[in-house]
Order: sequence, then structure tokens, then C-alpha cells
Amino acid sequence: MAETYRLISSLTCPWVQRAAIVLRAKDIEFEVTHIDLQDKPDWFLEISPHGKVPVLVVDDQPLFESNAIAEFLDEVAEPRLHPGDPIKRARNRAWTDFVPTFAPGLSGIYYTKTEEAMNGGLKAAPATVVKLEKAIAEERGNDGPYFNGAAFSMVDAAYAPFLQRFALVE
Ligand SMILES: N[C@@H](CCC(=O)N[C@@H](CS)C(=O)NCC(=O)O)C(=O)O
Repeated sequence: MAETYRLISSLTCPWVQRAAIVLRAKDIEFEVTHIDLQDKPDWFLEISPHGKVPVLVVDDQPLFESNAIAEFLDEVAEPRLHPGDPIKRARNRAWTDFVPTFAPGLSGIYYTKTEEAMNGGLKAAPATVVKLEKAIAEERGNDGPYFNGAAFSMVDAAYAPFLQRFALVE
């Protein structure tokens, strides 16, 4: 197990929040370093191939891309957030793969500057949300509250930052 974890973040980034949620779910202590994405420091550009946050520096090893970071953490620290059953695990991974499609479907609602644009986003969103709702109904059956039922999972950590933004819209 590594000794230090440093999460490089911008002020509010849902992809960073995904990594932070997984770190917290595993009770791993970590520091956060905020950077200004409008003025990226040279040291950051050296460790972030796409110039994006999150980067998680594990001891002195930088990791990038929130999904790769989450998968790494799930391999090295308990409790495991992926289901033990390989079929269920593959389905869970398939639904975390859908997050980059799902996220822009919703940002048309909460990142708009006018009510008209927001209403346009609201019209487009159901097509994306309905797919996820169907998956949730199939995976968890009548149990809740999480994607797989009672156990919090990597799928929940991946979607939570995007769904949580609706609380801000309210
Ligand atoms: N696929 C990336 C997306 C990360 C991402 O888009 N981060 C944004 C902030 S929320 C970023 O760093 N943008 C800076 C840029 O594109 O220059 C991941 O999952 O980590």
C-alpha cells in the first residue's frame, strides 16, 4: 500500500470528485492540490498528458484519467467497490464506460446561461437518463439505494458527481 496520495484538482470538477469519492469510500487519507486550469503550472503539464485533472500522485507516481484512477484504487485498497461476480463486474464496467456519454447529455441543463437554453437541455436529457434508469432497474431489482442494491459501487462513484449537480440547480 502506498504511503501518500495527492489529488490534483481544479476548484470544481466532477471527474476529480469521482476520484475523491473512491478515496473516501476506502478511507484513504489524501491531500488536495488545487490548480488554475486557465493557467496550468508547468509541473502539472509534465505529469498530465492531456492537461486535465484529476491526477492522483501515488507516492511519486502520477496517475491520470478518473476511471483509471478509480480502478487502480479498487485494486489496492479495501473495500472492493466492484462486485465479486465477473458477469456483474463486466456490466458495472460497461455502465461506468457510459459516463462520458451521459455527462454531456446533462451538462446542457446545468451549465447553460439562459432559461431557453436550459429548456432545450431538458428536452434532450431524457434519452440519456432513460438508458441509465433502465440499467438501474435491471441491476438492482427492488433493492436500493445503489446501482447494485445495498452495496455502494464504482458505478455510483462515477455518476454521483453529475447527478449531485441537480441539487445545485434546485
Ligand atoms: N476523461 C477525463 C476528463 C477530465 C476533465 O475533463 N477534466 C477537466 C476539468 S472538469 C479538465 O481538466 N479540463 C482542462 C482542459 O481540458 O484543459 C477524466 O475522466 O479524468
